[in-house]
Amino acid sequence: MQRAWTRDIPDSFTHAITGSRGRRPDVALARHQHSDYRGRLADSGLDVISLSAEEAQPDCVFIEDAAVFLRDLLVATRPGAPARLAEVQSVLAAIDGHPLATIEDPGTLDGGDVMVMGGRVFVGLSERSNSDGIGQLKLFAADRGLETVVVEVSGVLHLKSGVLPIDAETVVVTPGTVDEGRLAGLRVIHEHPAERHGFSALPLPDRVLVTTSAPQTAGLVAEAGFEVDPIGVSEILAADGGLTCMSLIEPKHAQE
Ligand code: CIR
Repeated sequence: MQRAWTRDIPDSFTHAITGSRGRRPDVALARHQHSDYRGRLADSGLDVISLSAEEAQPDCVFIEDAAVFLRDLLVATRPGAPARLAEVQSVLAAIDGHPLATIEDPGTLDGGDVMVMGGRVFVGLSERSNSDGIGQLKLFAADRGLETVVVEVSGVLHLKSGVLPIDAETVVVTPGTVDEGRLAGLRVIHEHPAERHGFSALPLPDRVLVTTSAPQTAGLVAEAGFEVDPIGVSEILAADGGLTCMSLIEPKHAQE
């Protein structure tokens, strides 16, 4: 069964790093939304494994930033926010059955900047992921037969804040966050202009989870032929998160 790891929300989540939204998340409501999210993953056929929260790590729910899968290879990242560096070890300790590679100092890399699409890995050069970290990832990717495409990110935290994978060849892009020329070969749907930064998505085995905060963009995704499943995650968005960052999903054929 395909596994998906999630991590619980600590009381300290109210002190999560928030760059852009300017309000503190409500922890009780965030926990309710997170439980709903885990339920949707399980409904979709994933084996959901919940890791415990760590009070000293306010952002630990954003588990995708701590590790990345490149096919069967598990890559331990080195988060660009110093306050988040300690999250990596406990996530690694919970995942068995994969060879491991590690991003080393002075490299930084957040999983939110890594998007594997078919035979390519798109990597965001962002305020969190630097050229050194991307260079290290590129070597690991090449070893797994994946081509790396570096995408400069502006005005948003991570690549997957502005470019949301829908399937292995389709993305929703917030215009102005990346040079879309870097996405050549992908099918691009633009976020509806009235919903700028409200959309997030996560492709699941039988559907695409989408945020309720961007219904018009979700409509465009549905029109493109996808089964969409809306979920409310206001408190996650308040902490600059989205739908990809609350889980680390094992690639379907990683262990075959
Ligand atoms: C942070 O600033 O690191 C967290 N508050 C949000 C991280 C969201 N991660 C993601 O989208 N991959």
